[in-house]
Amino acid sequence: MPPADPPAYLDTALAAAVDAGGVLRRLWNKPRQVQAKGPRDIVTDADFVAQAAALGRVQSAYPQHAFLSEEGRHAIDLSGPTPTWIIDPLDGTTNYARRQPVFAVSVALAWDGAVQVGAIHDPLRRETFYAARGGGAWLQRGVTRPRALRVSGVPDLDSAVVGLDWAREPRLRAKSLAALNRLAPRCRTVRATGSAALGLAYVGAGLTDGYFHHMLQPWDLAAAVLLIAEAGGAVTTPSGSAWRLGLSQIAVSNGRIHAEFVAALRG
Ligand code: 2AM
Ligand code: CA
Repeated sequence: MPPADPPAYLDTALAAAVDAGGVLRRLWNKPRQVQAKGPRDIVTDADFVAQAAALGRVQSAYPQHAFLSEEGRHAIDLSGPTPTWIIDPLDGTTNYARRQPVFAVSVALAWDGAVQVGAIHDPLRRETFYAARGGGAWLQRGVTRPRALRVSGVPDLDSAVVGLDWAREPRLRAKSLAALNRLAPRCRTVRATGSAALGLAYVGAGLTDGYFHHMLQPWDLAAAVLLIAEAGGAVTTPSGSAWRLGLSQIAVSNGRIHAEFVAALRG
Protein backbone atom coordinates (compact mmCIF):
# COMPACT_ATOMS: atom_id res chain seq x y z
CA MET A 1 0.00 0.00 0.00
CA PRO A 2 1.74 3.21 -1.12
CA PRO A 3 1.48 6.12 1.32
CA ALA A 4 -1.29 8.11 -0.35
CA ASP A 5 -1.25 11.03 2.00
CA PRO A 6 1.03 10.75 5.05
CA PRO A 7 0.38 14.25 6.49
CA ALA A 8 -3.35 13.54 6.45
CA TYR A 9 -2.76 10.21 8.21
CA LEU A 10 -0.81 11.98 10.93
CA ASP A 11 -3.45 14.70 11.29
CA THR A 12 -6.11 12.02 11.70
CA ALA A 13 -4.03 10.12 14.28
CA LEU A 14 -3.51 13.33 16.27
CA ALA A 15 -7.17 14.32 16.06
CA ALA A 16 -8.34 10.84 17.14
CA ALA A 17 -5.95 10.81 20.12
CA VAL A 18 -6.97 14.33 21.21
CA ASP A 19 -10.70 13.53 20.80
CA ALA A 20 -10.41 10.42 22.97
CA GLY A 21 -8.27 12.36 25.45
CA GLY A 22 -10.99 15.01 25.71
CA VAL A 23 -13.44 12.28 26.73
CA LEU A 24 -11.04 10.95 29.37
CA ARG A 25 -10.51 14.45 30.79
CA ARG A 26 -14.26 15.16 30.87
CA LEU A 27 -15.00 11.90 32.72
CA TRP A 28 -11.94 12.13 35.03
CA ASN A 29 -13.87 13.60 37.98
CA LYS A 30 -17.06 11.64 37.38
CA PRO A 31 -17.94 8.36 39.17
CA ARG A 32 -16.39 5.31 37.45
CA GLN A 33 -18.12 2.15 36.31
CA VAL A 34 -15.47 -0.56 36.52
CA GLN A 35 -15.94 -4.06 35.07
CA ALA A 36 -13.60 -7.07 35.25
CA LYS A 37 -12.31 -8.24 31.84
CA GLY A 38 -10.03 -11.02 33.09
CA PRO A 39 -7.48 -11.71 35.83
CA ARG A 40 -6.08 -8.31 36.94
CA ASP A 41 -7.70 -6.78 33.86
CA ILE A 42 -10.43 -4.15 34.07
CA VAL A 43 -12.32 -1.82 31.80
CA THR A 44 -14.20 1.38 32.69
CA ASP A 45 -17.09 3.16 31.04
CA ALA A 46 -14.54 5.79 29.96
CA ASP A 47 -12.57 3.23 27.88
CA PHE A 48 -15.65 2.64 25.71
CA VAL A 49 -16.63 6.30 25.31
CA ALA A 50 -13.03 7.26 24.45
CA GLN A 51 -12.83 4.37 21.98
CA ALA A 52 -16.01 5.54 20.24
CA ALA A 53 -14.50 9.04 19.89
CA ALA A 54 -11.19 7.81 18.43
CA LEU A 55 -12.78 5.21 16.16
CA GLY A 56 -15.40 7.70 14.96
CA ARG A 57 -12.64 10.06 13.86
CA VAL A 58 -10.59 7.49 11.92
CA GLN A 59 -13.53 5.54 10.49
CA SER A 60 -15.15 8.66 9.06
CA ALA A 61 -11.83 9.70 7.46
CA TYR A 62 -10.82 6.23 6.22
CA PRO A 63 -13.84 3.87 6.08
CA GLN A 64 -11.91 1.50 3.78
CA HIS A 65 -9.16 0.88 6.37
CA ALA A 66 -9.09 -1.86 9.06
CA PHE A 67 -9.25 -1.19 12.80
CA LEU A 68 -7.77 -2.89 15.85
CA SER A 69 -8.85 -1.30 19.11
CA GLU A 70 -8.37 -2.66 22.63
CA GLU A 71 -12.04 -2.81 23.58
CA GLY A 72 -13.33 -3.98 20.19
CA ARG A 73 -10.63 -6.37 19.01
CA HIS A 74 -10.72 -8.00 15.61
CA ALA A 75 -8.41 -10.73 14.38
CA ILE A 76 -6.24 -8.73 12.03
CA ASP A 77 -3.03 -9.63 10.24
CA LEU A 78 -0.81 -6.65 10.94
CA SER A 79 1.85 -7.94 8.56
CA GLY A 80 -0.53 -7.64 5.59
CA PRO A 81 -0.96 -4.71 3.18
CA THR A 82 -4.29 -3.43 4.53
CA PRO A 83 -3.81 -0.07 6.34
CA THR A 84 -4.85 -0.76 9.92
CA TRP A 85 -5.49 1.74 12.70
CA ILE A 86 -4.26 0.40 16.04
CA ILE A 87 -5.94 2.16 18.95
CA ASP A 88 -5.68 2.04 22.73
CA PRO A 89 -8.38 4.48 23.90
CA LEU A 90 -7.14 4.35 27.50
CA ASP A 91 -3.70 3.01 28.29
CA GLY A 92 -3.27 2.83 32.05
CA THR A 93 -6.84 1.82 32.89
CA THR A 94 -5.92 0.79 36.45
CA ASN A 95 -4.39 4.24 37.06
CA TYR A 96 -7.48 5.92 35.60
CA ALA A 97 -9.86 3.78 37.68
CA ARG A 98 -7.90 4.57 40.87
CA ARG A 99 -7.42 8.25 39.90
CA GLN A 100 -3.68 8.10 39.52
CA PRO A 101 -3.08 10.84 36.95
CA VAL A 102 -0.91 8.87 34.50
CA PHE A 103 -2.68 7.48 31.44
CA ALA A 104 -2.73 8.04 27.70
CA VAL A 105 -4.43 7.44 24.38
CA SER A 106 -2.36 5.68 21.71
CA VAL A 107 -3.23 5.78 18.00
CA ALA A 108 -1.11 4.31 15.20
CA LEU A 109 -1.52 3.39 11.54
CA ALA A 110 0.39 0.40 10.12
CA TRP A 111 0.63 -1.68 6.96
CA ASP A 112 3.00 -4.43 5.82
CA GLY A 113 4.05 -4.81 9.48
CA ALA A 114 5.43 -1.26 9.64
CA VAL A 115 3.98 1.58 11.71
CA GLN A 116 3.59 4.69 9.53
CA VAL A 117 2.32 7.30 11.97
CA GLY A 118 1.74 7.25 15.71
CA ALA A 119 0.43 9.57 18.42
CA ILE A 120 0.44 9.16 22.21
CA HIS A 121 -1.65 11.78 23.96
CA ASP A 122 -1.49 12.55 27.69
CA PRO A 123 -4.84 14.29 28.29
CA LEU A 124 -4.17 15.72 31.75
CA ARG A 125 -0.90 17.36 30.68
CA ARG A 126 -2.23 18.20 27.21
CA GLU A 127 0.92 16.72 25.70
CA THR A 128 1.13 14.67 22.52
CA PHE A 129 4.19 12.64 21.54
CA TYR A 130 3.99 11.81 17.83
CA ALA A 131 5.96 10.57 14.85
CA ALA A 132 5.65 9.87 11.15
CA ARG A 133 7.91 7.34 9.40
CA GLY A 134 10.90 9.28 8.07
CA GLY A 135 9.52 12.52 9.55
CA GLY A 136 11.09 12.54 13.01
CA ALA A 137 9.59 12.45 16.50
CA TRP A 138 7.81 15.42 18.03
CA LEU A 139 6.20 16.71 21.21
CA GLN A 140 3.27 19.11 21.11
CA ARG A 141 2.54 20.81 24.46
CA GLY A 142 -0.83 22.55 24.51
CA VAL A 143 -0.94 24.97 21.60
CA THR A 144 2.80 25.72 21.51
CA ARG A 145 4.99 24.91 18.51
CA PRO A 146 5.96 21.21 18.32
CA ARG A 147 9.46 20.42 19.57
CA ALA A 148 11.68 17.78 17.92
CA LEU A 149 12.41 14.82 20.18
CA ARG A 150 15.65 12.94 20.56
CA VAL A 151 16.52 10.04 22.86
CA SER A 152 18.84 10.82 25.77
CA GLY A 153 22.61 10.87 25.51
CA VAL A 154 23.11 8.83 28.70
CA PRO A 155 26.17 6.71 27.90
CA ASP A 156 25.92 3.68 30.19
CA LEU A 157 23.57 1.60 32.28
CA ASP A 158 25.13 2.88 35.49
CA SER A 159 23.70 6.39 34.79
CA ALA A 160 20.43 5.19 33.22
CA VAL A 161 16.86 5.69 34.44
CA VAL A 162 14.98 2.57 33.36
CA GLY A 163 11.21 2.04 33.15
CA LEU A 164 9.07 -1.06 33.22
CA ASP A 165 5.47 -2.05 33.80
CA TRP A 166 4.01 -5.31 35.04
CA ALA A 167 2.35 -8.05 33.02
CA ARG A 168 -0.77 -9.54 34.59
CA GLU A 169 0.33 -13.17 34.42
CA PRO A 170 2.20 -14.47 37.51
CA ARG A 171 4.77 -16.30 35.35
CA LEU A 172 5.63 -13.12 33.44
CA ARG A 173 5.76 -11.06 36.63
CA ALA A 174 8.33 -13.52 37.95
CA LYS A 175 10.29 -13.10 34.70
CA SER A 176 10.20 -9.29 35.05
CA LEU A 177 11.25 -9.58 38.69
CA ALA A 178 14.20 -11.78 37.77
CA ALA A 179 15.24 -9.23 35.14
CA LEU A 180 14.80 -6.40 37.63
CA ASN A 181 16.89 -8.24 40.17
CA ARG A 182 19.80 -8.10 37.73
CA LEU A 183 19.04 -4.62 36.40
CA ALA A 184 18.19 -2.57 39.51
CA PRO A 185 21.58 -2.89 41.22
CA ARG A 186 23.28 -1.75 38.00
CA CYS A 187 21.27 1.31 36.90
CA ARG A 188 20.62 4.74 38.41
CA THR A 189 16.98 4.02 39.26
CA VAL A 190 13.79 2.34 38.07
CA ARG A 191 10.31 3.76 37.34
CA ALA A 192 6.91 2.13 36.68
CA THR A 193 4.31 4.60 35.37
CA GLY A 194 1.35 2.22 34.90
CA SER A 195 0.91 3.32 31.27
CA ALA A 196 3.11 1.34 28.92
CA ALA A 197 2.45 3.79 26.07
CA LEU A 198 3.78 6.68 28.18
CA GLY A 199 6.60 4.60 29.69
CA LEU A 200 7.78 3.83 26.15
CA ALA A 201 7.21 7.38 24.87
CA TYR A 202 9.38 8.77 27.67
CA VAL A 203 12.36 6.91 26.16
CA GLY A 204 11.68 8.56 22.79
CA ALA A 205 11.44 11.93 24.52
CA GLY A 206 14.70 11.42 26.43
CA LEU A 207 12.95 11.51 29.84
CA THR A 208 14.14 7.97 30.60
CA ASP A 209 16.85 5.86 28.99
CA GLY A 210 15.34 2.38 28.72
CA TYR A 211 12.06 0.50 29.19
CA PHE A 212 10.98 -3.15 29.08
CA HIS A 213 7.74 -5.12 29.33
CA HIS A 214 7.03 -8.85 29.02
CA MET A 215 3.41 -8.70 27.81
CA LEU A 216 2.09 -5.89 25.66
CA GLN A 217 -0.41 -5.86 22.82
CA PRO A 218 0.01 -3.94 19.56
CA TRP A 219 -2.28 -1.14 20.78
CA ASP A 220 -0.03 -0.49 23.80
CA LEU A 221 3.16 -0.09 21.80
CA ALA A 222 2.68 0.52 18.05
CA ALA A 223 2.77 4.33 18.19
CA ALA A 224 5.61 4.40 20.74
CA VAL A 225 7.84 2.04 18.77
CA LEU A 226 7.79 4.38 15.77
CA LEU A 227 8.37 7.39 18.07
CA ILE A 228 11.46 5.74 19.61
CA ALA A 229 12.89 4.71 16.23
CA GLU A 230 12.33 8.22 14.82
CA ALA A 231 13.96 9.74 17.92
CA GLY A 232 17.11 7.67 17.31
CA GLY A 233 16.50 4.89 19.86
CA ALA A 234 16.76 1.09 19.74
CA VAL A 235 13.86 -1.39 19.78
CA THR A 236 14.43 -5.14 20.27
CA THR A 237 13.02 -8.03 22.26
CA PRO A 238 14.29 -8.29 25.87
CA SER A 239 16.73 -10.96 24.66
CA GLY A 240 18.15 -8.51 22.12
CA SER A 241 16.76 -10.08 18.94
CA ALA A 242 14.90 -8.17 16.23
CA TRP A 243 11.48 -6.91 17.26
CA ARG A 244 8.46 -6.86 14.94
CA LEU A 245 4.83 -5.81 15.29
CA GLY A 246 2.97 -8.72 16.91
CA LEU A 247 5.68 -9.60 19.45
CA SER A 248 4.53 -8.91 23.01
CA GLN A 249 7.92 -8.67 24.76
CA ILE A 250 9.94 -5.53 24.20
CA ALA A 251 13.06 -3.67 25.30
CA VAL A 252 13.74 -0.13 24.10
CA SER A 253 16.49 2.30 24.91
CA ASN A 254 18.45 5.33 23.79
CA GLY A 255 20.69 2.93 21.81
CA ARG A 256 23.86 3.78 23.72
CA ILE A 257 22.94 1.59 26.70
CA HIS A 258 21.22 -1.13 24.65
CA ALA A 259 23.89 -3.85 24.74
CA GLU A 260 24.32 -3.52 28.51
CA PHE A 261 20.57 -3.20 29.02
CA VAL A 262 19.59 -6.40 27.18
CA ALA A 263 22.55 -8.26 28.70
CA ALA A 264 21.10 -7.46 32.14
CA LEU A 265 17.53 -8.34 31.06
CA ARG A 266 18.66 -11.64 29.55
CA GLY A 267 20.75 -12.68 32.54
P1 2AM B 1 -3.83 -1.20 29.93
O1 2AM B 1 -3.82 -0.18 31.00
O2 2AM B 1 -4.37 -0.65 28.63
O3 2AM B 1 -4.52 -2.45 30.32
C1 2AM B 1 0.69 -1.90 32.96
O4 2AM B 1 1.57 -2.94 33.14
C2 2AM B 1 0.75 -1.44 31.53
O5 2AM B 1 0.94 -2.55 30.66
C3 2AM B 1 -0.54 -0.81 31.03
O6 2AM B 1 -0.18 0.02 29.95
C4 2AM B 1 -1.35 -2.00 30.57
O7 2AM B 1 -2.28 -1.63 29.59
C5 2AM B 1 -0.26 -2.87 29.99
N1 2AM B 1 -0.47 -4.31 30.15
C6 2AM B 1 -0.17 -5.07 31.21
N2 2AM B 1 -0.47 -6.36 31.01
C7 2AM B 1 -0.97 -6.42 29.76
C8 2AM B 1 -1.47 -7.47 28.97
N3 2AM B 1 -1.53 -8.75 29.40
N4 2AM B 1 -1.92 -7.17 27.73
C9 2AM B 1 -1.89 -5.89 27.29
N5 2AM B 1 -1.42 -4.85 28.00
C10 2AM B 1 -0.97 -5.10 29.22
CA1 CA C 1 -3.22 -0.61 27.03
